Amino acid sequence: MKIVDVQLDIVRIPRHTGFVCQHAIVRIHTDEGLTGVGEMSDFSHLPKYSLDAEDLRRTLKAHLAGRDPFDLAALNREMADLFPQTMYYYEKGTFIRCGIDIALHDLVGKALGVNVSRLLGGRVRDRIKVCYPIFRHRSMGEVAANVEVVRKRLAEGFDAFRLYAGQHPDADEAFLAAVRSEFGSKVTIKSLDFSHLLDWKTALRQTRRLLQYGIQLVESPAQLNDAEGLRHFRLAVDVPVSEHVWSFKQLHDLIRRDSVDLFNIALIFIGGFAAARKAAAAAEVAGKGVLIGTTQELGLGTAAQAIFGAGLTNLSAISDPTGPALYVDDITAEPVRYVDGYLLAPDEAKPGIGVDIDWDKVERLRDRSFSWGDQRVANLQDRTSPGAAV
Ligand code: GAE
Ligand code: MG
Ligand code: MG
Repeated sequence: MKIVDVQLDIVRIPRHTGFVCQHAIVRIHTDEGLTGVGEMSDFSHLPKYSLDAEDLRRTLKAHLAGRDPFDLAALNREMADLFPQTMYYYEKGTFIRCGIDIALHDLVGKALGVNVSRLLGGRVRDRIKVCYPIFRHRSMGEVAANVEVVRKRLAEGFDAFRLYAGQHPDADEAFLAAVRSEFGSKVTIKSLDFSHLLDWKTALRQTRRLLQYGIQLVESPAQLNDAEGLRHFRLAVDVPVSEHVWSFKQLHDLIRRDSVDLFNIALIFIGGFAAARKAAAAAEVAGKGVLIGTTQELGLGTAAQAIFGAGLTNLSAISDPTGPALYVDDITAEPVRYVDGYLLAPDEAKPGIGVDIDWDKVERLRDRSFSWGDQRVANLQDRTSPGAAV
């Protein structure tokens, strides 16, 4: 079987918060009529420049056409040469590699008539506990609306939440106090996520103030790539500390310095199944746990993350992928399923990733190019819509 063409469709989908994200749906076509489908999720992150989608498509086609999709290891290495790792969390090269890697796995699974889980060693679970995100407060005026999000999502079965914290400590505290007083132990606060916005000492002061509300863990409580700061923070608190993985060099730094308890691994931020599994194996060898992170993928990307999580032997905290509940629309024929706050892995009897795409929806949600609106840095960091209260 040979790859003959690569197609990229850009879609633009708002979230319930009003923030709009662009994603690329990848199709890898073969001479045997089989097509693998992947997702490059959420390009709407800093740095604020855009890729030329047609140029990217031609680059990918020039590299992949004529190749055998079963050469997964070689193709992955070559993609890493084309789109190298950097030390930046939202490096767009890893989003590109991830979409190609998911499409190749989907293709190989379909060619063999097996679910991607079967290619990766099977499943140790068929569902993953997840938490719903509460985006960062920037004023006291936003607290009531966020408590309402908890009320509404709890009624849908999401009983775990994570709070992006650090910009308005009084509002963070008011929110947590209100949640505890209204919902008590019915609601779990999985994490405070400081998103690298604060130095570790400031994050520590804020964490000490908020721990009384029952926080399971703290994420990214130091500036980007400050492995030393994370370690200082970790040794100063009782709760576990997690950090995202965005390059093997960064992962190695964190393991070597014993900076964290848990690694937050998402396919999109490390470049697909092969890279994510390598990172999870390194974490396991170092005696560290893993949670499945998210960029907030669409249904296809979320199903791929569920397959990754279903096979992990060191998944040890509540995970994050809730994109399909957060976006107002999706590209899958059937929605990804959440039950009692768990993300269900796709049907293991279905070949490939196990998700069908509704191509009419892709057509309806299509955008002409990757492009930015008028968002400011704070909007992009905090995932809020332009014009929202600052
Ligand atoms: O830091 C996180 O845990 C987030 O999921 C983060 O990556 C978000 O910015 C996410 C989003 O788009 O909401 O990517
Ligand atoms: Mg995070
Ligand atoms: Mg994102």
